[in-house]
Amino acid sequence: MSTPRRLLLVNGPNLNLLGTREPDIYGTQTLADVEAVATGAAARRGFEVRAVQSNHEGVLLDAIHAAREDCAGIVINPGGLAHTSVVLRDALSGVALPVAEVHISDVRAREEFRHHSYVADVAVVHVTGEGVAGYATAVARLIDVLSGQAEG
Ligand code: CA2
Repeated sequence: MSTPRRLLLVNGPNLNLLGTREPDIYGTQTLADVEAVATGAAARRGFEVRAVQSNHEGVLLDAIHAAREDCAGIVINPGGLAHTSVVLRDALSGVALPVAEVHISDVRAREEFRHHSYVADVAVVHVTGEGVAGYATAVARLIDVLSGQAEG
């Protein structure tokens, strides 16, 4: 079977609040804007995007498991789960698809507890602190990896 030209875009807990609060940290764009940015970047390379956002970890795990069936890779902003969840990390490592981890804010310049991500070492692409545009970067770099062009 050929590799599907589809990415799973996962946004974790509280990212549905984008654009409603804390604009100094997260900007003014909404989750719908995030999904449009990722979808546009993927479309430019001939990929489609299936987007999921949930405040429930199990919903995210189910979507990640299902991606095994029909996605080539996963772009994920785990939200705060990046800093807490071995379970999410295990799901990502378990499906064995290439993963791009993206954070809107520069987590390295924020509180110490945000400096560690359980997802980081199961991801092949890391984008941090580029705002919502970082989703386009993450999509493009993940597709580069899928095309055998690059890693990192
Ligand atoms: O910078 C990011 O993208 C984060 O993943 C966002 C998470 C945070 O826990 C991570 O450390 C970094 C928080 C998502 C919550 O987003 C909100 C947006 C607007 C208002 C309130 C929360």
